[in-house]
Amino acid sequence: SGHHSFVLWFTGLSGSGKSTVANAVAQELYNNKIKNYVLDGDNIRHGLNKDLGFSDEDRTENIRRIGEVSKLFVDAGQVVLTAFISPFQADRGLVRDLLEDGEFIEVYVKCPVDECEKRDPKGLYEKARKGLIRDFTGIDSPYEEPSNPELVIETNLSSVEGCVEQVIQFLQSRNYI
Ligand code: GGZ
Repeated sequence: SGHHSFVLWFTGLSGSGKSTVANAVAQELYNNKIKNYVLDGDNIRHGLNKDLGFSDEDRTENIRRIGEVSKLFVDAGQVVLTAFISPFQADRGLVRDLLEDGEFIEVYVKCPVDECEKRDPKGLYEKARKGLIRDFTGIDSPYEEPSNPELVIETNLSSVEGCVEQVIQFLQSRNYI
């Protein structure tokens, strides 16, 4: 019952649910004996990328490095899930091009910005509205929607479990797992 290694690349606004869904998918994969690893702000922005901020240039470099790390995981035969805003289409495209055909699975975690702002789990939208944080995605920094993602999950319409089910179904239907 071998499986290919691949990258599940979750992209979307702050508060859209990327990390929540990625971690829930990771748990489900693990339950099915598929070892995997989640890259997110906690283990990347506080470590490898702690020299980077949120200017356009720094976000581009953030995503470039995460893409290279993801490629190393895939080369090592691992399944990797990433949860970064990754707001720029070109940057996501470069990561896709780094990997072999089929290894990059772009999952658009879609949620209206006003809903993300309502959730505001870390109070960052409020700070951005007050001008205490600048270059905040969805407020004064852009988010470019994926034009051709492998998968779109809508976290304002589906439960976490429903979103996980959608991702797992996709992976099974395409024989990734
Ligand atoms: C967006 C910011 C910002 C600004 C701090 N803009 O909800 P969070 O807190 O946990 O997730 C956000 C995280 C975004 O980092 P990424 O590495 O995913 O961004 S990117 O892919 O664009 O490089 C948020 C927090 O960092 N955060 N300042 N100005 N999000």
